[in-house]
Amino acid sequence: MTTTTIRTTSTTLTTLTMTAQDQCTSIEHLAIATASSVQANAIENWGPQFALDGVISFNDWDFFHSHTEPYTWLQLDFTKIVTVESLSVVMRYDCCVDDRFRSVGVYVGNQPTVVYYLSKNEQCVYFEGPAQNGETIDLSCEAPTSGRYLTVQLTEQNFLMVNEIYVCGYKGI
Ligand SMILES: [Ca+2]
Repeated sequence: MTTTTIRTTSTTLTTLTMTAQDQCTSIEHLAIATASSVQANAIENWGPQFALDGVISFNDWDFFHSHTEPYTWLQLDFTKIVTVESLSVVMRYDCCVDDRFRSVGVYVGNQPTVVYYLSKNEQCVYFEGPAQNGETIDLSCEAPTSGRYLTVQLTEQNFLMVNEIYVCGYKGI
């Protein structure tokens, strides 16, 4: 089912059609973002914190941007067990998303992901892509998936870029 979603802030969701995701509770604000790397090591321009700051950047900075490396990842640490039902990922606006945001796995579980390795946690959903500049990708888990960590990870070598991420789910197992 195709839906159109308008997000007004990081925690307010207005939808035009009724789907399961419309009923979601946002939990991304509970998490801390980490990443396998940061472009040019410039955390002040492209650190993982920008994926959770509630702001959509229209520039070529102030979003999360990694190096290019195998199995690049952005990881949310909820510091406690949560159950993830779905997520939305907002793309960079100004360039190059269709060459980069593809072959993306989303994993949820209790093992933190290691640099250069694919997550060992359960796959919530897989996005073949590619996405387009400025697009919001809405993804539903194949089944609600519990764990402390949610990892958005490329299953190939490339740059990973995330303007903003929203997660729907609930606290507790
Ligand atoms: Ca942001």
